[in-house]
Amino acid sequence: MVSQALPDGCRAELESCGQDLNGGCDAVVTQWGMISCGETICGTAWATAGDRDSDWYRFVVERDGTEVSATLESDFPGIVVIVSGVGSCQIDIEGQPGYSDDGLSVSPAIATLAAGEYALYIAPYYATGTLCGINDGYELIMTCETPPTCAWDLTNDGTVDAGDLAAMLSTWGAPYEADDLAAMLADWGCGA
Ligand SMILES: [Ca+2]
Ligand SMILES: [Ca+2]
Repeated sequence: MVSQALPDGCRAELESCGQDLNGGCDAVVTQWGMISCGETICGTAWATAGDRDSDWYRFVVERDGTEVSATLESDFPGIVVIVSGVGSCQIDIEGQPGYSDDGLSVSPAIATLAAGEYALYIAPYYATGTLCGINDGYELIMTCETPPTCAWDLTNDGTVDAGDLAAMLSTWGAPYEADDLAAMLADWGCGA
């Protein structure tokens, strides 16, 4: 039972079981939780009589090609989904959803994302059978892997390709010279 004690290093959800304070795009007035790479949230959720709590945690991806993994460990059968379109609530599911049960993760949600704003959506899988104070606890762990930085990615799109060569040639002579061209060619394809 992860609900019985907050483990070290997790941040509380700040929505008591039964409240509706982070329903994101499910809510009449959108309210959000927040999460960032490397963070663990300890929270609760409920599901009774065909209705269920949903918790939405916004986050920002800084660089194209970032792989985000969201692991849910919940006392109840749970689902975690990475979604885009949160600014306008035109929601799209990114990558694969993750699942959990019996206090453990079954599989994480994983997606490779472009720079932008996203959210993790977590909820009980079934709309019944998750009770406050009984089996309401969860931990949500988010990790991110950013792609390697490419020294000659002059256009900041994550790769060294023809666009960077064009950028170099457009300012040939000042500052770029033959040594720089050789270095770029040695770095060619980085991040692709
Ligand atoms: Ca909740
Ligand atoms: Ca909620």
